[in-house]
Parts: sequence; C-alpha cells; structure tokens
Amino acid sequence: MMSDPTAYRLYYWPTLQGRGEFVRLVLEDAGMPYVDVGRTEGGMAELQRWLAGGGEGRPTPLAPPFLVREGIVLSQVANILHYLGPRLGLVGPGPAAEHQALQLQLTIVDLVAEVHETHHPLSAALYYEDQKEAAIARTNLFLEHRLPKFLRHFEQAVVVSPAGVLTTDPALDHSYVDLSLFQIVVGLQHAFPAAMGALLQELPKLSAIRERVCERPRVAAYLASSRRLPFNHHGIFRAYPELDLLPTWAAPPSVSG
Ligand SMILES: N[C@@H](CCC(=O)N[C@@H](CS)C(=O)NCC(=O)O)C(=O)O
Repeated sequence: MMSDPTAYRLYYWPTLQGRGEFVRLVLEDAGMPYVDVGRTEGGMAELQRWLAGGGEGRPTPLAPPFLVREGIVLSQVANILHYLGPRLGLVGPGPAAEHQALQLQLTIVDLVAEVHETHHPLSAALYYEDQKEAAIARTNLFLEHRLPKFLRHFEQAVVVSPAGVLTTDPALDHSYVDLSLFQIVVGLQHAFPAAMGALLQELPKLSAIRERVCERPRVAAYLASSRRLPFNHHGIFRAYPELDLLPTWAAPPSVSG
C-alpha cells in the first residue's frame, strides 16, 4: 500500500518514547495521519541520511525528533509544536496565545533536560552505569529542589476555561501544552514514584489534566495501541530503583517521645 504523500513524516528513534513522544501525542490527539519513519522498514537509514546532511538541500537537524512535510523540516520539540499547534487547533488563536503556549513548552523542554540529567549527569556520551554515583547525587538535588519548583510553576499555569475545563489555554479547553503536561506527569510517576506520590497531592490541577488527557478518545486509543512504546531504560523517564529517592519535603514527620 502506498503511504499518503501529504502525511507528516516524524523522524525519531524507533524504540523509545523520549522527546519524540511529545510530537506523537499531538499528531495522535489531532487524528493527523503521520509516518513514524524510524519504525518503518528502511526508516533508520533514512533518518541517518538526514542527520548526515542528505536532506535535499534543506536544513540539517542536529538531533531527532524532526518533522518533515512538503517544504518544511523542523527540529526542536517546542518549535515543532509551535508550528503544529495552530494547524491542528491545539492552541488558542493569535500571537499572545501562541507565545504563551510556546513559553510553557520551552519550560517543559528545560524540565525534560533536567530529568535527562538525573540519569546522565556527566555526559550523554557515557553509559548510565558509568555515572551512577553522580546520578544519585544529581537526582537527590533534582527531587529536593527542582522538581517541586517546575511542577508548582505548571500548576499555577493551569486555569479554568469558560466551559469549566482545566487547561493551560483558556481560549480553547485543550492545548498541545496539556498533552505535554500529561506526558510529563506520567513519565515522572514512572521514574520517581515516591516523590511524585507525595508531590501530586498538592497539585490537583495537574492531576486533573493528566486524567482528562488520557480519557480523550484518540489519546486513549493511542495509549492502548502498539504505537505507544512502553517506558524503558532508553528514554527520558527511566525507573531505576536507586534513583527513586524520597526528598526531605516528602518524608513523614518523625514521631518523637
Ligand atoms: N532540544 C532538543 C533536544 C533533542 C535531543 O536531545 N534529542 C535526543 C533524543 S531525545 C538525541 O537523539 N540526541 C542526539 C544528540 O544530541 O547527539 C529537542 O527538544 O528536540
């Protein structure tokens, strides 16, 4: 069967959710046809050709994910979603709404980089096993200080839309940022269940977004399908028991006397 020549072509590593998942969720939620090229026959060779500069004279992305369709090749997750948002009805109309969403998405990118550094604090060029000690120290500090700061920031960015829905985009009820926040929360719950169990108790709006998003019919169908890869030790959100630490702010009060 010929694939749709107008479909978006998403280039990402075929065995992990990683940063590509933020783009997959948007395309899936919108019901937009796309090809997950890395998961097709010959797709990895095609991906590597792009990275080697074989993009028919078009700009060479530094790293996946990148999205190709007709005249465009876009990399950087926040940039890709900023492009797709208005085209797929996943951001409110006008520059103010678009830039407000982009600002939140860029902050999500910052958080994702810090999560990656919990298991790769020295370098992405080294195996986790070769930087485990530093990873434990880094994760401790991340959970103690950075995780609550980011998630409290996102919690205050969630508003009630006129239709009574919790969202980061009051003009719309539902935005691409909401989809990314869903992924952030489920990913962090997977990687850091102890800290997240405690922190989510004070983040009811983020918890509600997580529930609302995974009940959206196309998202629910995607999550139940084989297109949704499981979390594993290759992606951003990794469950290492030695990194599932309990920060001091989450520790139960000590019983004295
Ligand atoms: N800031 C970029 C980061 C892209 C990135 O780091 N991609 C990873 C996979 S999640 C990669 O393949 N990196 C290879 C490299 O940096 O050499 C984004 O948000 O898209």
